[in-house]
Amino acid sequence: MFSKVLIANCGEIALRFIRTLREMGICSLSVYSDIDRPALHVRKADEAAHIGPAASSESYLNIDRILDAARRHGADAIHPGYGFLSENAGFAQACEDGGFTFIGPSPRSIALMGSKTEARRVAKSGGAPIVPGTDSGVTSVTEASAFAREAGFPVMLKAVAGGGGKGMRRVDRREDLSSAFDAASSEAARAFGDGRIYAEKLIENARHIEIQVLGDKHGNLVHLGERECSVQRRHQKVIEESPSPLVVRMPGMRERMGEAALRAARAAGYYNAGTIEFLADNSGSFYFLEMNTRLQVEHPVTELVTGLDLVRLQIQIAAGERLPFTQDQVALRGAAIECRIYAEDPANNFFPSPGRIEQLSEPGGPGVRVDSGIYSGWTVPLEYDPMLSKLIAWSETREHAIERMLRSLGEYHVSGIKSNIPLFQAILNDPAFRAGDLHTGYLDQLLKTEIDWNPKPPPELLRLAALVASKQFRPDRTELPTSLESRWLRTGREDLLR
Ligand code: MV4
Repeated sequence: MFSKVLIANCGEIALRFIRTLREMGICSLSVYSDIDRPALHVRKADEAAHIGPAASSESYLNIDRILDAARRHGADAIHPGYGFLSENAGFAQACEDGGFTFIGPSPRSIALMGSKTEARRVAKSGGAPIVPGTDSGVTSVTEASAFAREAGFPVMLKAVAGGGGKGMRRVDRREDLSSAFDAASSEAARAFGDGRIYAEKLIENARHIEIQVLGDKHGNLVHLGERECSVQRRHQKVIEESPSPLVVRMPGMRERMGEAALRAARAAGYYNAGTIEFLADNSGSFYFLEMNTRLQVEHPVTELVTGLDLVRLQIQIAAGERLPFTQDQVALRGAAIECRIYAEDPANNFFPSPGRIEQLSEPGGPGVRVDSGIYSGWTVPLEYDPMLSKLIAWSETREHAIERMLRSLGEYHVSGIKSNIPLFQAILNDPAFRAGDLHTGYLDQLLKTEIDWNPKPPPELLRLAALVASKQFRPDRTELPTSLESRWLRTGREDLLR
């Protein structure tokens, strides 16, 4: 087993690794940029190494500086986290070349799945259903046009080097094809340095459901059920849950999706943790979309329904150990939901809200997990992704997990910056969400409705406030309002307790 692991990341995910490494008796090494010296992942790690200026290209994305830190501190393995260098095949290769174990899949698997057309080819060769589309990049609008003639409109143009919606265009009519092709291609060239485009039939109002897979270096592969990730905005996931409400009501769907995911992973010679994304429709049909060759932000919902520690398993697999269980030993229990808490203002078009955290009180209690990267007094930097924490709730039923999440959101107090907590309260109270009636357009639709971001206090509290203000307030005589659930009462109590 390793004795020291460098974590090439910051924020909550770095803390996630520090915790498991400590349980395993492995020394944790954090890295930090000029602005991250006071960050929580630096404070909590066993060791920390400075790697450069704030700009991520000079620090968290700089392969040489990270390997240099690993060498200086005597690390023997490197975990990339998510984002940054996590899906960079060159980084995985450079780690191995430098004598460090990369805690993740092989450079070859990363490169294979990085090309979206190669990924489709691999998934298809393994026998997973893929969206009808062109086999490789189409070099001209003529080829895209030929595909559209066969498949019919609408079609989706996508970047071969893409992912995450960049360089993607929906085309509804033949006369729009040429300009959409040019726009997608130049966007892809700008974003990925590769303007190649391919075409797919467009799947309308689909759900985004993904399967977590895990494989060892001895050829054993298992899947750990699905996550429903349809609640998203601008290709950023907002809420994830496991199991998917659709999969729960479709007999055999989990087994079919799990088998398809394993076939794709097997064809890629995959090991370590990975995720196969699918588009699914309400009839239970699903299609391979792409594979993410990293541990994902939303892995905790899978951990809570399986009882597994995915980071521990990643480390054991990287060290050459065998998977300690088989597929039939994987049992899913209850329901888990995750909210991504961001420093942003939902009332002001989700404008980022970096700044100093003045007061912080994080939720807890039964069935609640907070994977947080913040503390009071710390300043949320504007240089990196402003995700503050992930709030995850588990219970035996989805209904109770939702109630627990609402209870925890009510306990979550962060001042000095704006947060998207009110957005989660709106979603979790929405009848369509509660019915599990989800698709990738769900959140845009909800945001078109009038959402009250600053609800007014109920009338009886306004009367009470007026009494207090008029100095006629006599606690022994004044009748207190019955709605003790009110935020205003709670806030008042907390002010008194401070
Ligand atoms: C699609 C699609 C509909 N039809 N492909 C968006 C990002 C990339 N991962 C793939 N994406 C989509 N591909 C076909 N043929 C709809 C989407 C899509 C989407 C997918 C997953 C999660 C959210 C999404 C939001 C809008 C569009």
